[in-house]
Amino acid sequence: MFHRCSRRLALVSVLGAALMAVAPAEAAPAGNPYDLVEPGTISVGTVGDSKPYTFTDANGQFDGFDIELFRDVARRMGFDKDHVTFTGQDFSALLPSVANGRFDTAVAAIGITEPRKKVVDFSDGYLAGYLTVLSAEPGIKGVDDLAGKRLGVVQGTLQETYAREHFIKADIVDFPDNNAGVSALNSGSIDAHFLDYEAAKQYGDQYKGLTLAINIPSFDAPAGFAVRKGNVAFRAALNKGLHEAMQDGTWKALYAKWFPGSPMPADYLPK
Ligand code: SNW
Repeated sequence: MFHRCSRRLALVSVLGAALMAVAPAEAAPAGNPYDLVEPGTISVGTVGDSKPYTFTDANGQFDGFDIELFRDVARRMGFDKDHVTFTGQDFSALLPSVANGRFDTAVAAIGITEPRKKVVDFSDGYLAGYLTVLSAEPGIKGVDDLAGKRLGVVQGTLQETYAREHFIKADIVDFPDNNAGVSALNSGSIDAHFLDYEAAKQYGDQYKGLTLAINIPSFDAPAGFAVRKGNVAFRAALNKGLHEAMQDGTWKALYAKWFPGSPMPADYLPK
């Protein structure tokens, strides 16, 4: 009798521990109020080579400022780590994939612009910075020096749009992703590659021959989480979580972790 009883007690406490271990910070909402592709899980499209914003680590796990911030926001909405799935894609495919329902959201330092808002809706902005020309040629110091030079851009980025509009004397070369562009830069088939500032800084640290030659402010296009047009409840919940993360210092801690040495921008700090 005693033996049976204690076995039952043991079973109950094991079950209890298991339940506690999987319980999210906040209960996930019942039903599918956020109109998720797969109810109960947020599917996120991202890119694998924009370190420190978003990248895959040695184990193939996605990591970076944007990834950690999104995980934190999702947790506040009731979706723990196991209920947020990240999938890497070419940057140019991200917004169409959100629009056509392949992903619930895209998270990859995606600047909010009017043309993009025709395709998807965005959360509020969570990061603003510079677009940077990473150069393999010491002679490239300003925009005029790009005349006749081969400049790499990732297809579909703000860098591509900006370069075609303003670097009109440069020879623009499209790449599917940053790794392809930087490989071309290192092998000498292009002279410079145009990407986000913090990613340029990473590649500059990794490859000593590369320098950050030109910085273009992109503060009018802060990065946001892209969501399917009209997915109002999802967008509102993301914004609520985002504001909480800014107010309680989480955003600040992530910024300090991933962008050491960069000045702390007042816009996103606790008020
Ligand atoms: O517009 C900037 C923003 O101010 C911040 O610096 C983060 O990057 C941006 O959103 C621009 N990012 C590029 C874009 O949106 C490239 C993103 C990528 O390569 N993953 O097209």
